Amino acid sequence: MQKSLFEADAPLEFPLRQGFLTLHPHWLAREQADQLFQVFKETLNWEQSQLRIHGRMVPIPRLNAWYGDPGCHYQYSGHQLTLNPWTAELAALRQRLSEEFNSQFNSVLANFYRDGKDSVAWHSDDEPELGRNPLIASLSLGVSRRFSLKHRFQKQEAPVNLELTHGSLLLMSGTTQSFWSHCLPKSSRIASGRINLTFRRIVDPRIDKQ
Ligand SMILES: O=C(O)CCC(=O)C(=O)O
Ligand SMILES: [Mn+2]
Repeated sequence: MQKSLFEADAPLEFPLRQGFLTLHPHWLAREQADQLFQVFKETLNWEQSQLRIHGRMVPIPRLNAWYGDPGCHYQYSGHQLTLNPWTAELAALRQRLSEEFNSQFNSVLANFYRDGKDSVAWHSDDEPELGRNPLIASLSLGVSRRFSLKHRFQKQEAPVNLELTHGSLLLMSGTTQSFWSHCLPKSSRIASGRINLTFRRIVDPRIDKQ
């Protein structure tokens, strides 16, 4: 049977100038997304990270947790996250992603935005440990939030705004991290939580020193 051009589950492709986004709006079924949101909210090893800004330690506006294979250490803005071993649910998601997208994810950063006051500021996922042109697979659970991207160097390039809904999967690929930055703005009207998982590949895992 011929597939409809407007099939509800067809991925949406956004070719960018010097980047590429693919959005799978319903990557997880509703019931599975509901269940995973609860499990992750209750069982992930959430941390309140602090960054040093002008010599003062400031809590970041969200909780986070880092999971990965042994040796997959990750730091941003000088802050080193605790490496946790894979949980059964995270490992199952990694397995499905690896098969579907022919990728070799070895780590995942979990963010918990407790309400609309939580956010992530403009940045690119361009840390050296992610290598050149990383594929980042970003799964959203919980309340919908707006996700914005802007070109880092071409100010006349139109920004891109996406609504990341419960159970959706956004792939950022190609040179997206080199040329675009992204953020999750605050939204005063939002009173409930969202969990985001970004699956990544650390290209040169450090062997743990004894
Ligand atoms: O929450 C999101 O959708 C994005 C999170 C993000 O950009 C990050 O953790 O690097
Ligand atoms: Mn990011």
